[in-house]
Formats: sequence, C-alpha cells, structure tokens
Amino acid sequence: MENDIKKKEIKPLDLQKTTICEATAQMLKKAEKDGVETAFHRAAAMKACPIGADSACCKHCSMGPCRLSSKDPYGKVGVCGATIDTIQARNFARMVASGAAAHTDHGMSMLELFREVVNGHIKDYSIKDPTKLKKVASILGIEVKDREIKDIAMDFYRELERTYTQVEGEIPFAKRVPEKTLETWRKHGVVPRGAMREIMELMHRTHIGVDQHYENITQQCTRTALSDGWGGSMVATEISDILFGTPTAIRGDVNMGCLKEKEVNIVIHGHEPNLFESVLASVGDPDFLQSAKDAGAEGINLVGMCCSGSEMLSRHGIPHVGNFMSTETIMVTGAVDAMGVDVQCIKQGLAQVANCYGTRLFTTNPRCRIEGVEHIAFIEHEPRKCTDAIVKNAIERFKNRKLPIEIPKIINSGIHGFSMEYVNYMLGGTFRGSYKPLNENIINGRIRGVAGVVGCTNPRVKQDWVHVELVKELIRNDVLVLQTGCSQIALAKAGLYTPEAASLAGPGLSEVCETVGMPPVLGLGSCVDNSRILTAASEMVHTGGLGESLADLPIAGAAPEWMSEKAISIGHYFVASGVYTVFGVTFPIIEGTKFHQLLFDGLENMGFGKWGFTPNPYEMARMMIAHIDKKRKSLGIDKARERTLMDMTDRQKLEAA
Ligand code: BF8
Repeated sequence: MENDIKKKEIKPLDLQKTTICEATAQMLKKAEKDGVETAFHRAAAMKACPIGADSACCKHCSMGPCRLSSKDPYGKVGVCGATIDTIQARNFARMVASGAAAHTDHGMSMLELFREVVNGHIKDYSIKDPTKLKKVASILGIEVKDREIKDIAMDFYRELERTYTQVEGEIPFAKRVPEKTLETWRKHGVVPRGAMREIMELMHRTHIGVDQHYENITQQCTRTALSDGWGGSMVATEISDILFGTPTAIRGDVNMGCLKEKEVNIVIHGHEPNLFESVLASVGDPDFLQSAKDAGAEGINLVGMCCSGSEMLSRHGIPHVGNFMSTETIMVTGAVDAMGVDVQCIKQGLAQVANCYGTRLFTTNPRCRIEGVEHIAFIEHEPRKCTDAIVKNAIERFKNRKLPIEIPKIINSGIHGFSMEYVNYMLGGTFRGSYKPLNENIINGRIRGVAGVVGCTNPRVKQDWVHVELVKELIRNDVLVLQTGCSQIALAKAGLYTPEAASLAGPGLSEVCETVGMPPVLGLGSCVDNSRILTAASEMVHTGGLGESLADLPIAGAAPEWMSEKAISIGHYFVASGVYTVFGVTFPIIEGTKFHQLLFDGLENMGFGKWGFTPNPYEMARMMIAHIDKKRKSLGIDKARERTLMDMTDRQKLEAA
C-alpha cells in the first residue's frame, strides 16, 4: 500500500449484519482485502464496557473510580457516598454539557464571523439573506423599519451575543418559545441565562461534593440543554442562513457514486459551513480548474460528508457522499484526492485510512488536530489561504494517483433543503405562506402527527437500518417525518427523498404529499438545524388548533442510531421543550432507578416531554405513534382521524366496486 503502511490481517465482518449501505459494504470488503481497518472492525473486536454502558461508574475524583452494580444499583454507593442516582445524573449531565458546548461553541464561531462580516473586517463572505435577518431581528424586538442593514445587523449581533455571555435574565430566543411552554420553564427555573454560564454551572455542580440530588442536577442539565437548542444551535442555524442563504427545495445527489474517477475529488467533512463555502469559492477559481486540467483531470469535484455536507446539500445541492459511519470507507475508493475536516465527529482513525490510500487529509480548525495529520489553519479573515492549499494538494495527489480506483456506482437523487421558511412557503404559497395547511391536515387526520428522526450512525448497530425501518413505519402510519444530520443521509440513500416515495406513505399522508408535490420525509440540514424543528413546532402552536404548548402537539422525536454527546444534548432539549424522544442503540441509565424514572416519566408530569428507549425500530415507531395518538386524544382530534380513515376506506371500497 502507499506510504509503506503495513498490511494488517483483518477479521472479515459479517456485512449483512454491519450495514444496509451497499456502497459502504462494498468498500468494507475492499478495505479487508487491502488490509485496512475501520471503526466497524474495531467495534466488532472491542466489546463496549458494560459498566460504562450502564453509567454505573464514577470517575470524577481519585478516591475512585468507583464501580457500582447495574444488577443491584442500590446495593452500594461510591467512596464519597454518592448513590447510583447521583452518579448517573452526573454522568448524563456531563454528556449534555459537552454536547451543548460543541453546538454553542460552533454557534459562537458563526456569530463572530457574522460580526466581522458586518463591520467590514471580513470580505470573503457577505449577508446573503437580508430578508431573514430583518425577520428574525424583528422577532427579537429590534427595530428594522427604514434602517440600514448594517445597523440592524450590528444590533442583531449584540442581542444574540447574550445567548452566550449573559449571566442573568433569559436568552434572546426565549421570545420564540410558545407562552405556555415558557411558563413551564419559568416555573421549574430552567430558562437559560447564557450558555457559558449554564455549562459552567453544570460542570461545577457535577464536581465531587457539590450537587448530590439527582433532581437538582437534572434541573441544571435541562437548563443547559435548552441553552443549546434555543441558544447555540438556533444561533448557528439563523446566522448561517443569513450569511450563506436560507435553504429552499433543491435537487441533490447522495452516495459514494458522486465521486468521479476522472476528476479531482475533494471531500469536506465536519460541521462549520464557512470552511465549506470557502472551498466552494476555491474550486470555482478558473486558475485551479486550469491546473486540474493540466494535471489530466476533467474537472474538480467537491462533495460533502456528515453535517457540513448536509448543510451544503441543503443550501447549494452539493453532492453528499455519506454519513458518519462512511467517512473512513469513502477513502477506500482510492478516489478521494483530499479531505478537509474542521470540528466534531472527525474520527482519529481517518488518519490511518488516509495514509493507506494516499489521500491528503488536512485538519483546519485550531480546536481539532490529529496526531500525524497536516494542519492548515483556516483563518476567516483570509479563508482562501487554507482552502486554496487544500485544492492545490488535491490536484497534486490526482497527478500522482498510484492505486487502482473503485467507486461504488450508486447515486440517490432526491429533494433536500426544507428550511422552516420553505415549509411555510411550500404549504401556503408566497402570499399566504403559513403553517395553517399543516395544522389543518393534522386536525382532519390526514397527517397523524409529525416526527423528528435525527442523529448519528453507530457501528454497534447495522448502519442506516434502524433509521430506514423506523421512518418507513412512521410514514406508513401517516406520520410526516422531519430529518437532519446523518439520519437524513441514511434515508436519502434509501431513496425516500423523492416525491414518488409518497407511495410508501399511508393514504392520508400520501394524499397531502401528492397535492403539494413533496416527499413524505423532509430534510432540514445538519444537526444544529434541529433548531428548525423547534421553530417549526413553535409555528404549529402559534398557528393554532393544536394546543397551547409544545407538549400539547402530536409530535415525537427519535435518534435511533445515536452515538455522540451532542445527540444526548439534543435529545434532552427536545424533552425539555415538551417532546417525547426515543433513543436507540443503548441508553446510559439503569432501568428501575429513580433517575431513570425521572427522565422516562417524571419530567412529563412536570409539563416537559419525556425520554424513551428501544433498539427496535418497529417498537420505536409503535411507541412514537402511541404517543402521537395520546396527544390527538387530549386535543379532541382523535375522532376526526377515525372519520377520515373511514371516509378513505369507504372511498376505496367505492373505487373497487
Ligand atoms: O452533528 S448526526 S454522527 S455528523 S453528531 Fe456527528 Fe451524529 Fe452525524 Fe453531525 Ni450530529
């Protein structure tokens, strides 16, 4: 292999049990032949730690680490006396703190970029959507009438900065939260002040000898998660839309077949759209196109992976070559000339695979470096310095390609780019854009409810399978599905992002999809764009007819193949916002403990949503649908659905007669 990497003996995987992504399976086979190990192989060889998986271990001080028993959780306590509930709540809270930190730090970077663009210090980016700027600024109470964009933008920046730095008061986007939901938050003291303060306090409380009441820890954990969903993540989405454009429905291709053998292939993987936007500018440079041609290439092919890939797919229709569990296997094609990464979900294992196939791998963000990988600093004030270097290296590697190339010939075309604004327009048209048609179709029962199916892929379960089976089951039962992140890509690969996929939906949902011309599954973008689900749900409440708080809505959420701490933070802010949220794979809490009872039941009694767990997609769908039906019943619209279905059956009988 290239670069003298010693060929390893790889124990072959049972591919039937590993993935339903045919391209990934094909590349795993090739990797095994080439002697290249991936995360799938490591997961198969390494059993997950059973004590950690149950969160029965505390390692927050050196009197331990203390190990309790998940079989007998109340049989003993830690050296300091910490009970199983304290230990689990601490561990869970720290996952939320870390996940929230990742999203809010990303959001803060976007906000800083925005400030520098507005004050003219950065010229490579500009405000692409001033209409959205004005709209969101007005929601925050900023005067927009007869004012210069620059002045509105500066006020907007100052207001949103409070999302992070404020020490007292409520974060700005609390203004978007339906009144009754906000009341519940205020009653329980969980309205976030500023993300930095919430994360700091949560880390403090989970230190040895501080907060030792699982309910009290959960309160701060909830406040911190909300500072992610309604804070850091929401700021990241809104600022990215304003700077780079709000997505509207766009055709896009997904899967490894988007790589092109005769072109220079550049993959961007990570989470921050500014890197990707700048690479897009670099590859559009005629000088680079010429050098690529001089090197014998037919062109330069820019594609994305993971969340920044999903953002670029949504905004510009840039091809997306795979989700989290395909980031190593994409390089096994031998066709990736360069891969640029920024932050989050970047496996250290990429370095080894890149080495094996001679892919030029670059880290770009000061927060994320990998031993043995070249770092080209991405500096927003001169972004092209970094991204031009990536393109140059890619062309260089194309010229010197040595290994045979094998690209799986699979491309899945579909429609992406369903921002909250676009859904508004799609349903109601330019002049009467509104969520009313959605609400009406829920009330009359054609649409049973709405589900958010999001999150990662994880080598502990068959890649994409749980996502795909769950979503198919939901739409078959007339549940409209909204998606983000790696889950969106799983369903796009399964072909559900086409309007024709409406034929897989139940009679009510397919009728709505056919009328509007939309797929039964709507992709909203990256993981921070889960905030679009929050704003869409709030819009449903504001539109009327479906209750007064988010907890009243017939909606549910799921992350069926989750793996990251960010997913836990997202799950918890959905729960805190009033949504029943079901996770798959495994859940880091012991069933039967008081903390488990609080998350899976108690929170709902307090007016929030609640957690659920099952690794089985059909059971997951059943749980979500049962919850949606429960909410329909409380709203008094369950009868409407019965009537609708009777009408539908009658019609079918008539048609058959
Ligand atoms: O933030 S879905 S594997 S890529 S964590 Fe990561 Fe999970 Fe993918 Fe994006 Ni989200």
